Amino acid sequence: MKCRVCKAPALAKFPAHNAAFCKEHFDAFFLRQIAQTIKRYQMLPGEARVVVALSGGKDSLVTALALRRLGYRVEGLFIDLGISEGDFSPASRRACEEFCAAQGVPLRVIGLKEEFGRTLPDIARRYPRPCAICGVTKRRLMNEYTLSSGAAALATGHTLDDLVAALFANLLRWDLHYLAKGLPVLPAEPGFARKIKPLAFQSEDEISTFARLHSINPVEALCPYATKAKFRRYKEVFNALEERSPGLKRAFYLGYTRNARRFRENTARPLLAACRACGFPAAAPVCTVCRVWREVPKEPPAFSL
Ligand code: Q46
Ligand code: ZN
Ligand code: ZN
Repeated sequence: MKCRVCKAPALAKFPAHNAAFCKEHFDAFFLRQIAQTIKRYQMLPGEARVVVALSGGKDSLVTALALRRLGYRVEGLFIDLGISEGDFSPASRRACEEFCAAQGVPLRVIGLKEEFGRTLPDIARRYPRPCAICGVTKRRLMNEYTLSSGAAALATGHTLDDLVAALFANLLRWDLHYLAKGLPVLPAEPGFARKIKPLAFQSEDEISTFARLHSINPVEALCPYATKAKFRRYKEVFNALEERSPGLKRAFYLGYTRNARRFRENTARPLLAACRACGFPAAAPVCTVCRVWREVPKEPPAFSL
């Protein structure tokens, strides 16, 4: 197996691209692909400042490294959930700190304990679905930080495999609201920062290869609240299909991006109004973050003389 470019022994084969590469040419190929994704979807102007949501996992760390290598000014953002079971939050935070120190990337840490006086496990005792609260809370804090920092966008480490699995799940349910929102870039709107997914066309094996090549050490600890997600089953289905038809995942997702406007045009968007307590756009008078973390009642207190 030889590198497609220089004919030296190849590091690995990438059937979706019908190519094998040596270390040097895989590195160049991987970055070029991301640069093309950024250009095709007009994600960022050159040398823009971008906040990268870091979890300590390889996908988010690779996103930060790739954007920095492409010349963007990257800032990492880690949300510390305060989950000590299995050393999850401390180990995740260390992985981000070590990566950022090694790569010269500034890192901002926002802790739930410091922000709201409580951790995710404190909340999980009262709410049966901690992941739903966790997701909403992380998204809010990241959005709020990106808006206040004046950065051009918030980048997340969603991969081609993630996006294909989510697209498939949303198609199975014909969930038009989410089908309208699966694009690799979501423009800024009042109260919402621009969101980008630079790894939207990178598969997990390409990302793992790039992470190994650059000695990235992602966190090994697993969140104790993680359940066997159905997305993982969909990923297995797509991996089996991809093995028979290399390039199928990319073609499926690319086809979606070309047709997504049909969902956007035909989907009534939920009406959002400013949360009574924090002012961020919300579908209810009080947003989930204020209701859960700040214990703001749904109804304003009754007026009494
Ligand atoms: S949502 Fe759920 Fe994850 Fe939050 S509580 Fe853990 S498993 S970390 S992406
Ligand atoms: Zn080569
Ligand atoms: Zn609120």
